[in-house]
Amino acid sequence: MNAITRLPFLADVALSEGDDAAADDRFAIPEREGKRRRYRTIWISDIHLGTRGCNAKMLIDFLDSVDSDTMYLVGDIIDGWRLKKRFYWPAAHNDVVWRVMKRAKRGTRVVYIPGNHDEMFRQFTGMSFGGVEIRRKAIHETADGRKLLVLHGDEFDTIMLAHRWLAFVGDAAYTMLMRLNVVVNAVRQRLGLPYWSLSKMAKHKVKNAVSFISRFEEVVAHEAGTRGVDGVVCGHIHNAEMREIEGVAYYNDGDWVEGCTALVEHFDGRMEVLHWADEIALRTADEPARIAA
Ligand SMILES: [Mn+2]
Repeated sequence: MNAITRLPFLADVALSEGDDAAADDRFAIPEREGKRRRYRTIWISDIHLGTRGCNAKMLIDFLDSVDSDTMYLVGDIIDGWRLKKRFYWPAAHNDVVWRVMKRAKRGTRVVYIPGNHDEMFRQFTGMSFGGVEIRRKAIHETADGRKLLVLHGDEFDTIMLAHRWLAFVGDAAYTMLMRLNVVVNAVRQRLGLPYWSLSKMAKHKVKNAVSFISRFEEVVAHEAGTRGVDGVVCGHIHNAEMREIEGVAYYNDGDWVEGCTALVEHFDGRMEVLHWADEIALRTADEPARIAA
């Protein structure tokens, strides 16, 4: 049977219409009551539900602690690739899906932009399931009037492949430059000339080109810049970041496999990356009673 049609929550969606209590019963980890920190917008991605790497418990804690007007799921939410090979779906992974569905029902605008690992959901682009809108990409307008392009980021894989090749060539060129440097300076020394670093200037640039992450960020920001937006929000490379590149704001919401990070927009348009492991550590330091409970 198809791995996606086997996902238990899909069968439950039809049954759950207007039935909140039933949804509550489905939680293996009960939803935490109490006041939630509110943001204007939350972006999360690269959760990889259906894999052992997914940190679902940490994400559940996050979802039970925060709320927002809008929530973007920026791709690789469910790992269909891995599910096809080996079906793995613990209760906590269902809990994540149900929490998102419940949020949509409560009035949060939920926009789901499938990534490459959950590309099977891209065929539903333009449709809406239980209040969750499925989009290929989105334009988000911040409270301070900036337009941000929201996409997963695998759109740049082909360009990055070329860059990886370039980086490889660059690395070889750099190694050659270093060797040449030795020869050039041996000659210069014999001629009584002072040491002169041939590679010094190239060094920083080539090293930068070798770094996959920084190249990805530059490619994405550049592409967003050509589309006339003020910034871009993506995921895909599992590296949370916010920085300005060529006058374009680059945001990456990270992942819930290792980093456990989310990108949030405050009500004044200010952006922030939340590191949830740190937030939990702070909270448990404040309230030792909670750990005991
Ligand atoms: Mn991806």
